[in-house]
Amino acid sequence: MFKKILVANRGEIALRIQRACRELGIKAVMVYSEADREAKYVKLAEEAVCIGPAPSAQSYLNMPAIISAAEVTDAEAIHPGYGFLSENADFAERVEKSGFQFIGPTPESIRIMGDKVSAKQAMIRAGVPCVPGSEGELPDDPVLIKRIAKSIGYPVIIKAAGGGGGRGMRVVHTEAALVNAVAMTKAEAGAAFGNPAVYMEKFLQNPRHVEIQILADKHKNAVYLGERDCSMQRRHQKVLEESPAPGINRKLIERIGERCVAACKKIGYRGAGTFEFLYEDGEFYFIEMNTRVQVEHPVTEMVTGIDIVKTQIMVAAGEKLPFTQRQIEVRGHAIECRVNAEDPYKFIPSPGRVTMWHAPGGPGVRVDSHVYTNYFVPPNYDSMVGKIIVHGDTREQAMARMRTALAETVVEGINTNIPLHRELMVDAKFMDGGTNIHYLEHWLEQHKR
Ligand code: MV4
Repeated sequence: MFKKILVANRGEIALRIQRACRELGIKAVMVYSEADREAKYVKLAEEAVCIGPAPSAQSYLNMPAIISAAEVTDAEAIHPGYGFLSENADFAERVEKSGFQFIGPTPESIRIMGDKVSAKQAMIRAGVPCVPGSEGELPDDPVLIKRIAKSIGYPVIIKAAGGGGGRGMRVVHTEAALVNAVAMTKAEAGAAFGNPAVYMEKFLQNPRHVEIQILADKHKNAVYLGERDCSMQRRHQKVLEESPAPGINRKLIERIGERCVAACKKIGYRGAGTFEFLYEDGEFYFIEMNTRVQVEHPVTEMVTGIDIVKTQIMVAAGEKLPFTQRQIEVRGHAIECRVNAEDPYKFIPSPGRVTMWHAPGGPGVRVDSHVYTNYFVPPNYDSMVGKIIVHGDTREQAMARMRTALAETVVEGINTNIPLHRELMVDAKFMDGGTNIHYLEHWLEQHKR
């Protein structure tokens, strides 16, 4: 096992990784920007290195500074967390070329999944069900483009190969609009991602976003840890997540999970990963794979009892997965509310001094946050300041626990979206379960203030 790991991230996930290291008896080196000097995980660290000024480009995205910090502290491995450099294949490659273990998949796996066309081709070959569409990149010939769209059937969606997470997409409803839409998406993709390649899919009008968590080791073992429903989102930002996904047939989840595991084995995937699917009319359609630990990993940890971050570290060190698929059970129900420093209805960021932070507690309640009373939320980064996660025997119990947890939570000095979560937890449609990806945006439209 590693003796020392460098944590190349900030915020709640930096603290989460530090905690996993402590449990494993590994020393954690924290890196921080000038804006994060006061952060809890820096204060708690046995070792911490300042890697640059507040802007991410000069600190958390600064590859030479991070690798130098690993060198001077004698770390053996680098955990990238989520965001920042976590899905940057060039970074993973530079980490390994410098003699460190990258805690994540190989650069090749990251590269394949980063290109959405090659990711989809890999999944089709591995037997993972995908959204019907162009098999590969769209050709330039307008006649061929129209032929592909006609065979898929309108509406279609044009997506950039270099996009993902909602960037570089355009919905097309008619043949008249098609060729221009493809040209526009290609031009934008070339400018934004340095890759003009686009592909086409059938546009699903009212899907849910359901994703499967997997873990794989370096010895060809892989397992799936059930699913998460992440449909409650606004502008591609998830607001709350839950596991299991309400009302989906367990046998179907098992079949899809097994396909994901087979795909991992086929491509030699290792570490933690998430297969993102759209779920509509009882069917799953793969859209993208994320090659990192995700913000919402705790809901899976709560229902399976498996520590995903610890397992990531163990498999990166070469250990075998300490459980088999048969030993994994999904028990009860978990919900996560993301706490953002922002106006709850206008979504304007609200950084600043937190004059009071009182976290909830009690049975089945977990809070992942780096915030404390008198902490200053810097304006330079993502607005998420923590996550409240609850577990219960049933979805009803989990919702009741979340209502209690949200009622107990006190945050003063900054605005947060907790009032929005309190309303959603008593919303009749949310309580029924199974709302789709458009639900929150429609709800906000109707609850304008
Ligand atoms: C789609 C889709 C409908 N049909 N693909 C947006 C984020 C990116 N991961 C893929 N996205 C979508 N792809 C087809 N063929 C609708 C979306 C989509 C979406 C997906 C998941 C969660 C929220 C979303 C919000 C708007 C659109």
